[in-house]
Amino acid sequence: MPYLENELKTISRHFQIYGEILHAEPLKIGHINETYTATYDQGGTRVRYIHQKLNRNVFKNPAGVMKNIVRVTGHIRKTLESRNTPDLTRRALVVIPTRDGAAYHENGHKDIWRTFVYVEGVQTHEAVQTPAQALQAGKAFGEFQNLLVDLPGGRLVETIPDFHHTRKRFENFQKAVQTDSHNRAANARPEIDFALKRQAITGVVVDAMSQGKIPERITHNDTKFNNVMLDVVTGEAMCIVDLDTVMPGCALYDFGDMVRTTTSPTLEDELDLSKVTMQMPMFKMLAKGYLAAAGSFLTKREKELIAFSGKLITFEIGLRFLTDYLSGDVYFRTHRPGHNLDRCRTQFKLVESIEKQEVAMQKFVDKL
Ligand code: GN1
Ligand code: MG
Repeated sequence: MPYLENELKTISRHFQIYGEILHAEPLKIGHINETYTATYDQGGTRVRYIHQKLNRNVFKNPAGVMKNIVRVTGHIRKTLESRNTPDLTRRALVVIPTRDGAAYHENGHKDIWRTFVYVEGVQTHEAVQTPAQALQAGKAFGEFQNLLVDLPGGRLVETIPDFHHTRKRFENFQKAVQTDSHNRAANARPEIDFALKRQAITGVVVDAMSQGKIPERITHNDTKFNNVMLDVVTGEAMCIVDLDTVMPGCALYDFGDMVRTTTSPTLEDELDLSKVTMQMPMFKMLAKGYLAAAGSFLTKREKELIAFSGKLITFEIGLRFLTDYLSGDVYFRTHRPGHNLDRCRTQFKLVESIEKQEVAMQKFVDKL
């Protein structure tokens, strides 16, 4: 990740920050955007902000992304405020406008930059460590969905159309295998076969949605465990971040991605596949936390597909990593050759682990 201190200094001057930038460092989080933590001197004290460069290759409609984020964070903030919730600016992201009052700064029709208040006293983890953390993650994303049930002002922008359209993701994967533009299909034969065998599951949620059997909701769509900020002292989930894909979706996409990222003790690109496993105690706490917050509005059909959604979304993201590997690593940032294939293998191992436990997982949910 290029660290352009001078560029950041110039960028920072476009935002409504009252102070001098002292220094900044890259925050190595996520596969898509570039994120920096910047320290300012403000009235004699040190204050931190997040500056982030949006990936324009991925987000074709930056204005739409930022419009959504301003609406969503504003609504959450207002609701928490009306409940007299303390610590507001640690619980909902605060967008710092530009000096012209816009939500983002466009750098010479090239890069898109936005700025947030840095949330202090929290940490994120790439892998889950304790069931208590899983409970917090489930609760936080459930509460996030719950807070957005009454968002006024019409439908949000679909920042990435068909983002979780698993069937279309599968079609893209098939095309990538056929084209084999980088002659990599031969290296990924077991993974390709694994995926082909599971085509049948790809239509379950999208079809139920198009038939009106599952409602559209406002969802986060990228509920990775590292997008939940946990208080360093209490361990409480404070703030949900990475709001670029908050848009109309299915509640199950969010729960599914939590299962993918909050039940295995391993990293997303773990090389020792024997360590990759869906841990039931984590799942139980995750489901408990999520349903405590979202159980009141979920329909019967949504609840019936809770365990399935974990398998589906883990499969879908594995498929996306595999597609990107076959296409020459054009979407996800990679840090080593074969990185996307490694990520795919980890996801598919987790799919297998979920398949073995799916009945027991759903049984637990049914009893909640
Ligand atoms: C990307 O930006 P990041 O790392 O949180 C991706 C998600 C994937 C995830 C896999 C916009 O999220 O959909 O699940 O990688 N985000 C986008 O780690 O494609
Ligand atoms: Mg993301």
